[in-house]
Amino acid sequence: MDEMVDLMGGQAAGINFKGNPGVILISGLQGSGKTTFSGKLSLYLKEKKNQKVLLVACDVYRPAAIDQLSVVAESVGVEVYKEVDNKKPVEISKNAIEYAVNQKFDVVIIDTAGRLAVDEEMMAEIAAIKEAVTPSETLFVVDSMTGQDAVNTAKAFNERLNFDGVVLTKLDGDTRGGAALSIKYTVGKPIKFVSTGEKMDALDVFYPERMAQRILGMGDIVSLVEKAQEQFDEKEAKKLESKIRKNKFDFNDFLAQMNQIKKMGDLKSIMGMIPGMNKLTKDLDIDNSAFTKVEAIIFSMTPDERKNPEILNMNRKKRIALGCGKSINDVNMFIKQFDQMKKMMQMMSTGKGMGNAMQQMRMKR
Ligand SMILES: Nc1nc2c(ncn2[C@@H]2O[C@H](COP(=O)(O)OP(=O)(O)OP(=O)(O)O)[C@@H](O)[C@H]2O)c(=O)[nH]1
Ligand SMILES: [Mg+2]
Repeated sequence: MDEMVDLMGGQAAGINFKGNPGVILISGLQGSGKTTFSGKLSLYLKEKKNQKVLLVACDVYRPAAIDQLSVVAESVGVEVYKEVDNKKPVEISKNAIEYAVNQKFDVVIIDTAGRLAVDEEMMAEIAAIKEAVTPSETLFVVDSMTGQDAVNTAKAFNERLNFDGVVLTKLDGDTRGGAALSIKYTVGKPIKFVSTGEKMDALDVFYPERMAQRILGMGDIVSLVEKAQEQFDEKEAKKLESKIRKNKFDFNDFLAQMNQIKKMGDLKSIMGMIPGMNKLTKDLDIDNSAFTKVEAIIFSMTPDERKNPEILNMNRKKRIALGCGKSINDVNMFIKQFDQMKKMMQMMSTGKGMGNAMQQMRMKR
């Protein structure tokens, strides 16, 4: 969790809206949410930072774009700068800043046109605007639902614009926000805001910790795998896999696995990373003490028993229970779980798939 917070940029990063006036340039693909975000940011700066904001309509291609920005501006109570017959965004933005200086605006937010995909024309235009107005802050807006594409787009925009930060929109959907991690990692720029709805107040300053919670809480198999990879030795893993295939997985292997898991951290949060598990474990009282009990049981076994789980008969189980001070019931339950786990692992490793294994488990109940 902490590592994940660090990965996403540690502390929340602010934006620089100071200047005479401060200029914020909004970039991003078509439909990513630039215009909506421009409105939200205006409201945020006006209400939370007490700034006099001017919104500038630089999307001169889509006929309705200027009207859309006007509607947005009106809903948050800020002024719009527009030049209906001017088709030159660079000129419009320069004029807008001149106007803002004269009218004593604190911050100018420039809403630009997006394209369906990264293309040279769009990049050249936004780069030209940037050069003309030297923004105090250049933001890149990206739809979190676009997944891996979001990362590629971010890379392309960053190479051209060297933006200061990222705005992740549409996080109110089912997306896990894994893009946040990847963008921070690939582009090295902080995520500054997240957008969580169409209403103007659905904007949040980005707090890496909350996002980490969201990702972990909703089950992020990617980070689980990454974490596991950090811990597991590949050679060991191969050996283990072949043991599982041959159904030779024994209590010694189990102990070794348990130690690996312990190294990964808190058991409950690990379980939470597995999709679907989060709901299951939420109300369960799982903690690392579950390990202690199991360890005690295995430690009471003879080396022979640890290597050959199948030799455990009633007498042996009784002796083990006595040895570790647990009830015979505890011992029986653990061995039953061990057997089930072993079967499941073998099923998965022989390619019958997770779904199949889950189904088998359900049928057992
Ligand atoms: N659910 C949800 N919808 C959003 C969010 N942000 C924007 N939208 C919607 O996404 C659509 C596109 O948003 P716009 O703000 O017009 O996107 P844009 O980047 O300005 O698009 P172009 O000007 O065409 O390039 C609109 O229907 C918005 O209402 C968000 O955080 N959550
Ligand atoms: Mg727009």
